[in-house]
Amino acid sequence: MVLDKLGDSLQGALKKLVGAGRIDEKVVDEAVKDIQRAMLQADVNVKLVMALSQKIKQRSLKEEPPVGMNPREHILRVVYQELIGILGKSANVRLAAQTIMMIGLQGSGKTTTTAKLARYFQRKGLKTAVICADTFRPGAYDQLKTLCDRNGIFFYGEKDVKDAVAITQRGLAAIEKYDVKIIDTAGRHALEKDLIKEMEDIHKIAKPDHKLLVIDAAMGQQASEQARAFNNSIGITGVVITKLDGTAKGGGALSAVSETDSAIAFIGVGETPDDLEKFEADRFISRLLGMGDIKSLVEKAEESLKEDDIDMEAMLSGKFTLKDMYKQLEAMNKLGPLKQVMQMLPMGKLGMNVSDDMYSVTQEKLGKYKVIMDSMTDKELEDPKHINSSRIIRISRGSGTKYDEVRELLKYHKTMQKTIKGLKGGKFNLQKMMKKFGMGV
Ligand SMILES: Nc1nc2c(ncn2[C@@H]2O[C@H](COP(=O)(O)OP(=O)(O)O)[C@@H](O)[C@H]2O)c(=O)[nH]1
Ligand SMILES: [Mg+2]
Repeated sequence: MVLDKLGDSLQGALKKLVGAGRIDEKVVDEAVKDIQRAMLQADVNVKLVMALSQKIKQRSLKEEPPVGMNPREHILRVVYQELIGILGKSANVRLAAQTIMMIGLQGSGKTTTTAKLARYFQRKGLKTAVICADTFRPGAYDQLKTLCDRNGIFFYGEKDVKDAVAITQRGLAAIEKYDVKIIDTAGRHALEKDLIKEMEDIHKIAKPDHKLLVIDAAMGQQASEQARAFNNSIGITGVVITKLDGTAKGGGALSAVSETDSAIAFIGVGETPDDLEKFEADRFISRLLGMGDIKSLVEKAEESLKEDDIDMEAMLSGKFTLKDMYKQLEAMNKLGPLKQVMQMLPMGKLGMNVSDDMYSVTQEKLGKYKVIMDSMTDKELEDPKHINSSRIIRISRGSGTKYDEVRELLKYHKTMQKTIKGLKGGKFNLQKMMKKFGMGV
């Protein structure tokens, strides 16, 4: 899908920068050319691509890289920020009781998205019902009813009635008790007069909190024209771009929509009811650039670290005691394998090689380490440097473990200490890194 293709090309361009000693015109030029190619292939408007590359070039060369950032990170950061600038706005459809009206041309994916959205809200614990107000397309009733029945969503429709406005009115009364009410409307082949009239009438009686325009990603750059036209008729509060899984032109639709005053709310990435993603520009771009979902990672890390009360800052800034290591190992266990965590971060992609066994600490080992550490004095835990072989013998006896097991623990600690210090000269810190990338948490 577009994400994969565009993402691969962008990441490819940035990968070439690994090992670039310093930022000069040649390095930047080459990266920018690759980025241009990737964007054009994804159908992003030529003018926009040119303006963007100009900006990336300028900023990469002119701005001082933040302290501790290598050329690749520096350019990655600029590209990230500029791309966010393009896709800047995301429409926020809250998780709350509300009425949503779906609009768009025929075949754009309204009915499918109606079911997907209903499921989305239902999963979040909101009682959701839908109304079929499409009396134009034969089979519209059955299509939506089947989707709803299959997913346990309350459906309201009137099979052989032609008056979509009356159906909407009765439907809203019937589903009054539901939290989220979604109205699926009829599309036409173009924005014709009678469609506008019907839309306006439904709009008047439904007074929806949200009017979501559904656009097929294959529209490419024409998406902006549609967004403007629908916005001029009843106004739209957000856009859903569908079929991003099936086209290479998605970059065009995404950027074109953002170019109008509208914001993207969701993206459709497949035909099943679960193939819907809430659109958030920063997450989307991070993913495109292979930076992983840094935001959720940080949230997750903070959650699990808070519980253990780890002073991550102190720990990662160089002072790394055995006690810290123990807490760190426990936290890692909660976060998932460290390797995976590291790979989600930009630095994980910078060729930081940490041996595999460093990542694989089993619960069993953790238990053994704890027993060993219980036989150490506070001083030894704070400063394991001074643990010589006679102390090792004492510790192993006291804990009922083998000499080699104590040594293994100490060795492990040393490796970890080194690795952690190696992460940005001892200054590795998720929050700081987020700030560097211009992402507030
Ligand atoms: N691959 C893919 N197909 C989709 C997506 N959204 C909708 N479709 C398909 O597009 C076609 C038209 O969708 P439909 O919901 O009937 O459009 P409507 O006329 O606007 O209601 C159907 O075959 C859907 O399965 C999507 O995100 N990905
Ligand atoms: Mg439909």
